[in-house]
Amino acid sequence: MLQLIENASGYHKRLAIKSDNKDYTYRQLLDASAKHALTLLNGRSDLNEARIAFIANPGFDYVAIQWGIWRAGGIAVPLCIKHPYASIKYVVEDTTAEAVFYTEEYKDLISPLFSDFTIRAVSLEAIPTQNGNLPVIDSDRRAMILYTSGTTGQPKGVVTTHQNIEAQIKSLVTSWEWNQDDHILNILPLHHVHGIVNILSCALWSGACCEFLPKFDPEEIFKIFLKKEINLFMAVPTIYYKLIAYWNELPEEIKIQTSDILRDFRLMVSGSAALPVSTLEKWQEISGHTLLERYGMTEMGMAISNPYQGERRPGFIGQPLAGVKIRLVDENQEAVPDGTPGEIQIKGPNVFKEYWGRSKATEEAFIDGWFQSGDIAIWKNGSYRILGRNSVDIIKSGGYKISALEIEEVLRKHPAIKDCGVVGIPDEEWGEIIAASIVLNDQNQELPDLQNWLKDKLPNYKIPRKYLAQEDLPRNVMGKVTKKDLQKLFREL
Ligand code: MLC
Ligand code: AMP
Repeated sequence: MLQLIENASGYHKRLAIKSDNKDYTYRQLLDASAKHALTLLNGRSDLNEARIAFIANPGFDYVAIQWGIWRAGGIAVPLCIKHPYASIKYVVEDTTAEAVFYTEEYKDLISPLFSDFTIRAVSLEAIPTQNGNLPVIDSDRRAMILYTSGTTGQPKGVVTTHQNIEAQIKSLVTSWEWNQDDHILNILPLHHVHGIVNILSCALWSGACCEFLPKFDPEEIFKIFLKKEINLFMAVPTIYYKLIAYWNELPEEIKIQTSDILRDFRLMVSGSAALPVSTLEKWQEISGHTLLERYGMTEMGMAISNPYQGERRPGFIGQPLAGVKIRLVDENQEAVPDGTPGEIQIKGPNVFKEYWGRSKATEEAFIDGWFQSGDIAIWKNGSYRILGRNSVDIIKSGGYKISALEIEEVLRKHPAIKDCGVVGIPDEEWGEIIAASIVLNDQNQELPDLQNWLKDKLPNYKIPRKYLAQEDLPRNVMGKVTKKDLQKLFREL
C-alpha cells in the first residue's frame, strides 16, 4: 500500500482537512478516496498509469479525488481552476488523459473537452457500479504530472513517481519537524509542488490538519490566524509582501493582537522565488519570525533549505536537505571553488523521472545523472545564495515560473503584430513583472488592447503587465534580440 495511505489508516479519527467550514477526518478521506478509486476503475483491476485529469476547488474533494486516482493506479494530473480553456485543453491533450474528474462548479469550463476529445467524464457525484479490491501500487510507479514552463516554448509535464513524492515529503517532514499536532493553512494553487507537496502532502503524511482557503484573501487569512488554530504557514514572497501591506492598514489594537498570535506559530516558510531581505525584515517585525527560506523546483521538490533549528541567513537559501546531493559547476561542468558562481545541479531520490512524452528534453535535462536546474548560486560561509538564472527567458512572477518564449509565441499570432520580445522586470511585490515590447505591422497604428486579447489564451499570471511599441527590437550583430537591453529599456521607462 502507498505509504501516504498506510499512514492515514493509523490516524483514523484525527482531523485531516478543514474546508468550506467543514471538518473531515482521515477516515472520511480514506472512504471517499476509495469510492472515487472504484468509480474510476469501473470494474477494471488497475488503471495502470492512465492519466486522469481532475479539477476541484482546494479542499476535501480535491484531496479525495487525488488519492482516489492514486489508489486506482492512475497518474494524477491536476488542472488549474483559474486557467482559461486553452490551457486546460493543452494539458489534457499533452497527457492524453483517459478521463477528467470534475466537481459541479467546473462543468461548464471543461465541457468543450467532451467534443474536442474522446474522454470519459467522471463527476464527483458518480456512484461506483461495483465494490471491489483496490490494486497494490508499487512506489516506483508514475504518480503525478505537473506542468512547468521552460526555455522551450510550451510547458512540459514533469512526471514524478510515488517514490519521488515520498522522498520529497520525508526530507521536509524530518527537516522541519512536522508532527500530528500541526495545523497548516493552505492558500496556494494546487497545480504546483509548493501547495501540493510542501503543504498538503507533508501535513497528511504526518497526521496533521490542512485547512484550505479557496482563494488568496489577506482579510480572510488574518481572520483565520486570529482563531489561534494555525501553527504553520508557507507562502511565496509576493504573498508575504501583500500580507505586510494589509497588516499596515489594520487598526493598532488588531495589529498587536495579530502579532501576538503569529509569535506563537511553530514555523513560517518562504519559497518559490527569492525572498527580498526587506520583506523578511518587515515580516520579522510583525510576527517575530525569521522566515525560513528554502529553494526548490517542480522537477525535484525541495533541495536546499535554511535550518529549522539554527541560524537562518537573510538572502541565503541554506544547505542541502537530507538525502539531496548538490554541486555547483561552471560551463565545462567542472565543480567551482567556494565563493565562485556556478549552476546548481541536483541528484537524489526526490528528482523527477521524466518530462511526459519528451525523451529528448529529459535526456538534455541531465548530465552524468545530475539534474541541471539553470539556477546560478554561490556557496559562502556555509550556505548557498541564489544569484540568478542562466536564461533571461525564464521569468518568476508571483512565485509562478513563466516562459517568455511561450508568451511571445501567442503574441505573434495577433494580426497586428510583426514581432515581439518578452522580458521580466525586477519588482518588489511580484519578484518580476512581465513586460512585452511590440513591433506592429503598421507603425502608425496604436497598440491594440493586448491584455484583454490574451485573456482566453493564457493564464492571468502569464499576461504581460507592461507594453511598449517599438520600431524594431534591440538586436546584436547576429540579429538576435538582446533581452538584457530590452530589460534596461523597460527599467528606464
Ligand atoms: C496577478 N496580478 C498580477 C500578477 N498576477 N500583476 C502582476 N504580475 C502578476 N504575476 C494582478 C491581477 O491582474 C489583478 O489585478 C490582481 O493582481 C489580482 O489578481 P488575481 O489573479 O486575483 O491574483 P491573486 O489571487 O491576488 O494572486 C496573487 C498570488 C498568486 C500571489 C496569490 O500569484 C499565487 O498564488 N502565487 C503562488 C504561485 C505558486 O504557488 N507558485 C509555486 C510554484 S512551485 P487587478 O488590477 O485586476 O486587481 C515552485 C517550486 C518551489 O516554484 O520552490 O516552490
Ligand atoms: P518551478 O519551476 O515553478 O518549480 O520554479 C522553480 C524555480 O523557482 C527555481 O528554479 C528557482 O529559479 C526559483 N526558486 C525557488 N525557490 C527559490 C528561492 N528561495 N530563491 C530564489 N529562487 C527560487
